[in-house]
Amino acid sequence: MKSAPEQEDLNETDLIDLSTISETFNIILMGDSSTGKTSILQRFCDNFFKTEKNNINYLQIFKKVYLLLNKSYLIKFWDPPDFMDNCNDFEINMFRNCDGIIYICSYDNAASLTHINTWYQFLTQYVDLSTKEMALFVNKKDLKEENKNITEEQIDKKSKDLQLDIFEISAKSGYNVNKSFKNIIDKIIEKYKNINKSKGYEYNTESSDNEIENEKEEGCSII
Ligand SMILES: Nc1nc2c(ncn2[C@@H]2O[C@H](COP(=O)(O)OP(=O)(O)OP(=O)(O)O)[C@@H](O)[C@H]2O)c(=O)[nH]1
Ligand SMILES: [Mg+2]
Repeated sequence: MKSAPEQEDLNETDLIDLSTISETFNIILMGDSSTGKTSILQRFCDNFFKTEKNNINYLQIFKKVYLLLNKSYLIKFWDPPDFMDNCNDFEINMFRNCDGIIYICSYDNAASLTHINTWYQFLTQYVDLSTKEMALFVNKKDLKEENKNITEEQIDKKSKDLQLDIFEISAKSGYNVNKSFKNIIDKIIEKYKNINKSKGYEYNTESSDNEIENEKEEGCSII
């Protein structure tokens, strides 16, 4: 795996006032090449889509400040390069320390749905997956029916086999993207609160008007 760009490459969108952040969570995206992992993060974090392939062969970390119940959380999304083999310690730690895993497949690639089992098995070498929040995003929902190679039945079966929540999304149109991320992020935050509650911490449970609004000034960044 190639290393990320140097610190000097950071621009001002990378600046986040950490004093406002209650907690940081990490989510890893796993799936075959060209299923749209990078595009999905570009859509969610910075609300843009580009038709050309993102030919980036190093680990990217996207960031988003997420507001829930008057608290700000920093969500880091790990977007590893296409192929991982013989994981090094850094990669193993990345898997062990993550809070959530989102598997990605896309409607134009039937094998990418089959391969979800491969990604799942790959991770079980390093992580107890029962400790992670997980979901499967089926991307490219916008494609015309004749260009889709995955059926609803196949998706349902995969959901049952692997006990994964499934979300059909489109990075291109933005369809269901925010809702799907919100679902897994809220579960991660809920789990974190429950663990802390069991340790005796109190939480304000009143909702705020901007509960699901996400700060745009930090947006997403690649480091
Ligand atoms: N029609 C359509 N095309 C998409 C969508 N999402 C991504 N694409 C296209 O699919 C191609 C691959 O997208 P990437 O985001 O580079 O895929 P990736 O999974 O990050 O690929 P790797 O980095 O090689 O692992 C690009 O040409 C995107 O424009 C979508 O929702 N709909
Ligand atoms: Mg990519």
